[in-house]
Amino acid sequence: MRLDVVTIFPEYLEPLNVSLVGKARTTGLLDVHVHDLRDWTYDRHNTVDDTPYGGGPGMVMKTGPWGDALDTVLADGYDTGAHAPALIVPTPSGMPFTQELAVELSERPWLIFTPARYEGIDRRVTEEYATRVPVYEVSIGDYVLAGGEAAVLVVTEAVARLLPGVLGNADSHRDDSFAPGDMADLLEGPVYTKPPLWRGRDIPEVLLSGHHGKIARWRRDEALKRTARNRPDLIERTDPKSFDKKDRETLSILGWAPGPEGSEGRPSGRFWRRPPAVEE
Ligand code: 6GU
Repeated sequence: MRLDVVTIFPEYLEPLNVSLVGKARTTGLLDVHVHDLRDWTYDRHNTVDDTPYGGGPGMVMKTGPWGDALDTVLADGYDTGAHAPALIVPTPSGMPFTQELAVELSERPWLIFTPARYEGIDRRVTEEYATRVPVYEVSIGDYVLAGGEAAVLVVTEAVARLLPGVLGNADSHRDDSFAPGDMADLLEGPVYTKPPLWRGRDIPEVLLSGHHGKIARWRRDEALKRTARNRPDLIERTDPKSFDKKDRETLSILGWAPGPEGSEGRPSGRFWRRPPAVEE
């Protein structure tokens, strides 16, 4: 997979040389190109921003440097044999970046990131490139960052670990929280390793039992508990059919009850009612 990043802070992308992504680069699974947007400015001050039309606070990134940069990056990529580029535009007003989107992006051969500073990029740039390539405007969460560079690191790490050959074990993704499949929409529960006793704290006995069925059931209950506590929204939107009898028993112990009559089988909506808050 080829990745291009165009930014006014190339040094912000240094972490792409480290750990899993850095390794994927050295083994040739990822071909990363970081570009300085100011290479496509032609004035004395290397200006990349200007005041917004219509007034208001902050500055807007200008069309000129972005257009020239993206034309150059696209031409260079095609010249070196890359194909089917997609533009990833990090912005707090984008679509939520999810594991599902990470999987979709990991199946593309070439991603071009355009992290912006200031109040974002002149809209005409995204409109122009959307006529040529798929454009994904993505947000990494409901908070506001000073720029899109950190989001590029987040998206790149989530995507890179899904590339064939990047993680050791082909099974590694199966139990990921948010991975499609059996544990869909449940968070992962706690994990333990040696020593068996640490500062007076032991580990759950069932994990030493060697009883695979009991261990799987315990892990599922822990996942249900953690999800109910930290992400009740995930329980609420889960189809009741994906909970087995023991799941429902566990949820009921946690104070959850099935939703209103007739909600069975609905593709979306609230299936489970969360317990009322309890004074501690
Ligand atoms: Cl992608 N960019 C910025 N600036 N803020 C964000 C974001 C992106 N995602 C969440 N907040």
